[in-house]
Amino acid sequence: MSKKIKVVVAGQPNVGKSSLLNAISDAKLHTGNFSGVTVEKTIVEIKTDDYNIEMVDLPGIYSLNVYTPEEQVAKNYLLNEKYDVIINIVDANALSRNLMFSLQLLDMQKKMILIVNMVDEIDKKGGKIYKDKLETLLGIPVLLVSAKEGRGVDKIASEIIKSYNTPSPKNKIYYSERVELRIDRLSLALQKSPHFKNPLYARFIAIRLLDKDEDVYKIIHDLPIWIEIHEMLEKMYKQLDAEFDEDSTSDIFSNERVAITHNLEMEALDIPEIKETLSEKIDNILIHPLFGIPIFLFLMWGLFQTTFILGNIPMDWIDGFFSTVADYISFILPKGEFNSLLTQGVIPAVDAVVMFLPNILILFLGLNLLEQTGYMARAAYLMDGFLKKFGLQGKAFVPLVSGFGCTVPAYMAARTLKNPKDKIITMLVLGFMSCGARLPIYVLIISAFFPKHPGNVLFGIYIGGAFLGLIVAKILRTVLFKGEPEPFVMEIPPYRFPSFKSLFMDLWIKTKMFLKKAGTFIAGAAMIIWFLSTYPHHPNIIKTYENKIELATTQKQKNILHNELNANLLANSYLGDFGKFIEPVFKPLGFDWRMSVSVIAGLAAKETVVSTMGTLYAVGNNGSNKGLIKKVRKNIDFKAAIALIVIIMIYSPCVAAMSTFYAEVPQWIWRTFYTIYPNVLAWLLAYLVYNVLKIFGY
Ligand SMILES: Nc1nc2c(ncn2[C@@H]2O[C@H](COP(=O)(O)OP(=O)(O)OP(=O)(O)O)[C@@H](O)[C@H]2O)c(=O)[nH]1
Ligand SMILES: [Mg+2]
Repeated sequence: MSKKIKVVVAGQPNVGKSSLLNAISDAKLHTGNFSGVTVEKTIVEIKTDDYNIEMVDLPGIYSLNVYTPEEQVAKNYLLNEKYDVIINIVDANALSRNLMFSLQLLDMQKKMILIVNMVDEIDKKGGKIYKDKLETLLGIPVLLVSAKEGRGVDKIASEIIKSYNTPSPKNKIYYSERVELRIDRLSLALQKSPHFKNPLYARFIAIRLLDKDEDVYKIIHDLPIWIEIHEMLEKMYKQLDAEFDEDSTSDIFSNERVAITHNLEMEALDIPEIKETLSEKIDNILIHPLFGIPIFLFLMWGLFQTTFILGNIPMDWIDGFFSTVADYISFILPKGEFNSLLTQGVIPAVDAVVMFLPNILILFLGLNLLEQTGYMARAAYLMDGFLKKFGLQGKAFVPLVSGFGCTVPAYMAARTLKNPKDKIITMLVLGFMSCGARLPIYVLIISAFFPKHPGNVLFGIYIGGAFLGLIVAKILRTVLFKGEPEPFVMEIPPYRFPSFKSLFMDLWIKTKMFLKKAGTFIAGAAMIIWFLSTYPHHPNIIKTYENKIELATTQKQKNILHNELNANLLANSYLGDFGKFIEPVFKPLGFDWRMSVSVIAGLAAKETVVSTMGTLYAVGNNGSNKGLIKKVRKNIDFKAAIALIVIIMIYSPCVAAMSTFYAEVPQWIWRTFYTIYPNVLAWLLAYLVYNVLKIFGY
């Protein structure tokens, strides 16, 4: 039986932790060139002949004196969970800053391996890292790797096993004499408690207490030993502050660590001076105070143009393929229920969503490039001032833009907002950033009604949604969440050339997930919709019409009667009944019952809006979905189509997104508010738009 080794991967944000785990296993963790990509711990396994190595990817954390909720996740894991080895990853480009956290980890006195990542970039700069020096000075094994190029990653597993099988190395990190004196005294006092019998652990706790770690402080505060040490601790704070002329002992620790890491970097890293890096040169343009925002808007405009224009090329091929399949199936299967279930229910629905896969992939590719190159952090920085005017902070930009892809991870990304008010406002308006699954509906309506400037209209819809989100944020800030947003801190990483492998993998995963959803969930939902729109049978209606059709003299008359029959049957089906039941709600918006049912179906997942339309406009008609766009143009009134866009833009996101919101926001009041208000707002604005268009004679 293979032995299990538990490894925790820790490091500051954006050093390549997730990339490295992807490189050494077959995991496909999400990566991006800005801090705060990973917000939750994830487990990855690698198997060797004798060992089963379980590695936990943690969110990036700057220091044990934590700041944001996702850092708290990492800290809690590091302090409270059981594991065998720590893998501490640092970015070779920012060695001394990264080592600040390594020193805190070393204080824990656990088995640890230091992995210096991104050595490819150091090579490019013509620099050199001395691994041996680092090993000697820190007293732990060091590996130089490049997660991007896969260099050195093959040694990681064996190094972990070696570390697991050797006793913990001796501590090599000592603070200055006056600090060490207090650490020793405090840890001796702590050792009197059964919780801190182990002198190494007592030393760590002593350091954390002197470093003013609130979490550790709270724990000790509730233990009996507190009575013995609290006076001693207070005295030490006072003495140390006076001796070092600092306001807080945590500053003293921070200064000491700066001195140590600076020294480490001097010894271990040799990099030639560069006057102005390429990143700085690019930034002179891209984050220019005047042109920065217009350039950003132009890039987004370009993205939506491409999404529409390139994405629409394969659309006809896909549609054609499914129609051919439907025709063929309809031909080889005997006429009847099963035939109709497949050719009028499942295939048109799957067709209606898969048709838009290319558009969705282009949008995702664009957003991914934004993340991978490092432009996201810059855009956040650019937008900070603008967002502040609306009561949001610059960091909210990242979840907001991620919302264009999918609302679920976007809600999770809002964890990087430390201030609870900032977080809740961001989450309440995040749904207005139209996700990728809503794209098919827009593309469908735009193709039907705006064939001239499709890309511009699409861009307008997305910008319109975003702008509405900002206005609502402003209202929420003024009415419900008074106060200023937290000042914005986000590190600006250097530009990085995106790794094609990771871009491609990401798109491939998205495609697989999308097709799986189309083949399972969408197909299943289509069966239900087909059933509800085909039953109950009405032999009387059929009989009446059959007689009429027989009596008709021209083919044209026959066709008209045939269509009338189908419409009649559909209207008298279960779904027709349901449609009529909800009709009063949607009638003021000009929706027919098919649109109303599709909108309701969209509460499950936004893809089901087009798939339901695909089925409902196909049931009773022979053939499949071919020309859904044409059918939409023929059956839907222009004003109602625009009202539909408004509804889709604003109303509740899918159930998956809603449950993520509920999981992230514990307060019932906000959950209830979130469940109701977007739907009310969506209806009101759609009503307004519908009537304004009516006044203008559309
Ligand atoms: N040149 C180069 N880039 C790398 C390397 N490893 C990672 N990157 C890039 O660095 C960025 C950050 O990588 P991630 O793996 O997301 O970093 P992380 O540490 O998981 O970040 P958080 O989850 O935000 O804490 C990405 O753009 C990666 O493509 C490397 O070895 N060389
Ligand atoms: Mg990560």
